[in-house]
Formats: sequence, structure tokens, C-alpha cells
Amino acid sequence: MLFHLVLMKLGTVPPFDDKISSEVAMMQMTFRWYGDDDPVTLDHIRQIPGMTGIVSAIYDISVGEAWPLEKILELKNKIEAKGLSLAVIESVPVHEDIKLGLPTREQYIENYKTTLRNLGQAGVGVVCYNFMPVFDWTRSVLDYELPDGSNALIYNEETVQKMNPLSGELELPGWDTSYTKEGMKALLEQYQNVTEEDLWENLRYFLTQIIAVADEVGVKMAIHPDDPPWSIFGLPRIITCKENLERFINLVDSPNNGITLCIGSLGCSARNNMPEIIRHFGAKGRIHFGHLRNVKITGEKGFEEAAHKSEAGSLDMYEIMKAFYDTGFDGPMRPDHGRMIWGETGRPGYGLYDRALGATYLNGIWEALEKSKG
Ligand SMILES: [Mn+2]
Repeated sequence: MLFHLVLMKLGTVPPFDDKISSEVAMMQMTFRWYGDDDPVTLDHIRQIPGMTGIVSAIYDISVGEAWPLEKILELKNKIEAKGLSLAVIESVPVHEDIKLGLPTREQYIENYKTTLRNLGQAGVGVVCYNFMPVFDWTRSVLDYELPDGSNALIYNEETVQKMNPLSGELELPGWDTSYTKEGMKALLEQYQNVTEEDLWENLRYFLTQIIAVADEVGVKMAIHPDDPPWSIFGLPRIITCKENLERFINLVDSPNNGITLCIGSLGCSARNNMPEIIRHFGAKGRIHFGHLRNVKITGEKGFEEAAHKSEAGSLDMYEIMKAFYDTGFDGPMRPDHGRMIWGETGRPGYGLYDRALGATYLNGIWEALEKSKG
């Protein structure tokens, strides 16, 4: 600032020229933060070049309960005190009774609406969620050693298939361990007769009510694709490919019924052409949040998470970022899972260093796209 003032005196810099002037709306680079228990702190995150937004959630409220406004404001204030913004809530989890279509879903849907109203009141613009039965993201190994000595998450279908989900002895990483063995068994049994079509219908029922509230309070809902995008243990999975995403956005035709475009989730299936999918849904204005990660496809249903740079995996990150850019993406985006490098330990996929490198790389591509648009 001092330097700037001196130059002003010399007459080489016009006053007030430091505001960002750009004709296109700006993508916002964000970083996922797991709250006060996260070994990665807001002080770390704010030092990443170009980082302005936080993706977080409230973690001490049971799934299905409404989030009180005071707790949301407390989170927001904590983030803003560090000069960052609360850009996205990831996630507001959907109770299993809603996915199962049980009569008890009504109360959980009401609670979800209350949460959305409170988030809207707090000024949160985007909410990420998923509709995967029982299991969230699934991997077979969390600390697979890559040739360079770094560790990454990988998925091997054989390893996953060897597990019996009804044995009550599930040991795969990344799964909700809050279920008792009996609870998990009972839950899986409830899904025995739930078909993909049933899940679609239960999703439609949920969305019809939720999107009406999102419209009312101005919150963009962004469903996260299933990860990986195929069925595990015979459980239905539906947010898996372009065709199904098209069906999804037509369930409720509102701009607030949108997508978290997670490159690494959809992109670990070779049949998903990521730049094409981004261009298609970006042109319709339905992509509200971007998750950027590279994966190396190792088989029909196998992959290793990789460093963000294109050559490290199977996805062309330049073409992917260009698709976001060309379709005028102006929402939040974040580096997704990173490897563990430089001896860092912590939450698998969510260390500081590799995600920070990813953010910087992605920002670099974006700047080059902007400056070369001619
Ligand atoms: Mn993701």
C-alpha cells in the first residue's frame, strides 16, 4: 500500500486502480474445512494464494435434525473473522428415512426445510448434499503408496466385493462408523427391496418440497454425484452419469435444483466425458459448485486418486477448466481430495499441502484462460 501511494505521487499509477475489473463473473476458489477439529486451520487456509472461500458444515448435529440459526452464524462469523467467506455448506446430510421413503421422512423433510431457511437467512448461497444410500464415498485403501512416495486413496472392486455388508463386520475406510453392527445390518436390510426407480421417486418427493424452499430463500441446491458412480453391494445408485443428471435436473425444473460437478467422482468412470458434461449442464446454468480432482483409471471399476495436474491422471484438467470457463461458471470451486505429501498426516484426502498445490494449479489455469481470451 505504501509503495502504491508513492507511485501515485509520481503519477505513474492512477488512484483507486486496485479494484478487480473483469467483464466475466468470477469463479471463487474455496477450500473444505472440517471445523475446529480439523488439523488444517483457517490460518493455514487463508495463506493459500487466491483462496477466498470456505466450504464447511456443522458437525455436531445428528443427521436429520434442523440446524439452529445461531450455530450457522457462529460458523460464519468464525470464518469471516479470518477474512474468508462461508461460500458453501457441504453437506447438509439427507436422513436415510427420506432415501428409503418411509412415513417418518415427513419430519426429517420439515427439519431440512428449517435448515435451508436458516442457511438462507445467514446468507449461505450454496448447499451440497448427496443421495447415496447408506455409504458415502467408498475406497478400498486410504494410504496407497504412489511411485513418488506420496499416499493416495484408491478403489479396487475386488477388495470391495470381498466384503460382506451383512456380516456386521464392515471395515472399509471412509464409512460412517456411528452405526452399531446391528444398526447397519438393519439399515441394509431395509434397502433390500428399494430399486433404482424407488430411489428416483424418493428423491423426486424430497426435491419437490426442498426446492420450493430453496426458491423462496435463494439457496442453490447442488447434489453431489455418487462416488464411485456405480452400485456397491447391490445398493441403488442413481447420480452416476450424464443421462441420469439430465433426468435429475428435470425432476424439479428450477435453477436452484443444481449439481455439484465432482470431476473425480464422475470421472473415474471412463464412459463419463467430463468436459462434455460440464459444457452441457453449465450451459443450462445448473452447475453450482465444482469439485476438482484428478484420478487415474486403472480398470473398468478401479482408480487411484492422483495429483491435480493433467499428466498425473486420466483427466485433462485444462479441458475441464476450459469447459467451466467457457460456460461462464461463476460459482465456488474447490480442489477435491489431495494426496498426503511431505510427511503430512491427518484426514485422508484432506491434507493441506496437496490440496493447496491443486488450488494454485487450478487458479493458474483459470488466469491463463482469462488472459488468453483475446
Ligand atoms: Mn467431490
